[in-house]
Amino acid sequence: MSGSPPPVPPPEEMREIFRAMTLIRRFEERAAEEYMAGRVGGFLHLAIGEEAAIVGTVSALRPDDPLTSTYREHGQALARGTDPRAIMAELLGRATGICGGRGGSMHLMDIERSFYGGYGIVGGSVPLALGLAWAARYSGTDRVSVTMFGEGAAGQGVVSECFNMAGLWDLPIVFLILNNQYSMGTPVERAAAVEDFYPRAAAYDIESWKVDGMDVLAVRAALSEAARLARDERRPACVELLAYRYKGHSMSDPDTVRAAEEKERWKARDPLVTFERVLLGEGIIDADAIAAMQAEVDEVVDDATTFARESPEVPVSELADDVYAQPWNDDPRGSALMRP
Ligand SMILES: Cc1ncc(C[n+]2csc(CCOP(=O)(O)OP(=O)(O)O)c2C)c(N)n1
Repeated sequence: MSGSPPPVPPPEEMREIFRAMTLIRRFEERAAEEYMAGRVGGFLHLAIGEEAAIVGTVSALRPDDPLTSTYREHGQALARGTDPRAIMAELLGRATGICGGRGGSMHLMDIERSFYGGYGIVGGSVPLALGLAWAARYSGTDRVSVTMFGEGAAGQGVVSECFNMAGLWDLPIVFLILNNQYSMGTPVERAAAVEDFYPRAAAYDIESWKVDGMDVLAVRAALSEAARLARDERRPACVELLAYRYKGHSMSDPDTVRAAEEKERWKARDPLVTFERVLLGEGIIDADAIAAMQAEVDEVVDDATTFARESPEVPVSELADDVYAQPWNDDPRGSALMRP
């Protein structure tokens, strides 16, 4: 890292960071309940435990910096300001969802907020982010493209190709490796010859470092510096965050691989609890204000859930709409099945 460290956020922003982390946690807990009740179709990947990584990152960016993520992206959308109603409705496959109910949990996208999406293909959003970085440079803006992906995704060949192109062409991109130490159920030590991932980017002349992904202020500081490098110096950067997700890979994963003691050890470093301690210790918030904020967040989540449940489902006749940018007018296979 170079340059002077970014200033600690002012109290109002510290409280906003805490609220955003709380909203993500509560929203995901409710999403899990909706899944268990059979109201969420398809997969549901929760990021509980990764709130500091998400909010620390988003809070360090400008709202117009393009951001891409993986299939574990409810938190990124919430942190970017997407309406919780539209996210919950998307999970429930409703027409009022942010992608009209067709994308589901893995494919939230909110272009208005420069959130270029969740992505189901492991590593697939990284070249997309590289293209967004290229577009930012080509069109003369000072936007920084940021892509979050897992340590498992870091093993995809395309990620190395993107490191190389970013290093070669000095693209304004930040590669954010969210190392939660498992890809599905495979522990990092069984999948990677070297358990640190940031040196892979360093090999392509990209400034890279690793920070504690459970500490929201550490994440925010690292991302501020990475974004500064990309924005002001037009140099790519890579940050690896060491973190943990408390839940299994997705809601359908019984999560029997990881030892209970390991999970408990990481829960002792819960990013919400540790940040709350910081805020209380520094007199930035008090117990009453925390209770009021939590009640307000619960209301937001209740409202989003009610809205989603009461929204209409996507009619079957519209299922093929918006799948292609242009309307589907052709019938190349001559099959009536191709038409709804
Ligand atoms: C190209 C591709 N290969 C395999 C899969 C199946 N798959 C889904 S998630 C996953 C593991 C990804 O792990 P990681 O990148 O560490 O992210 P995490 O789920 O831990 O957040 C795999 C192999 C996929 N979706 N896409």
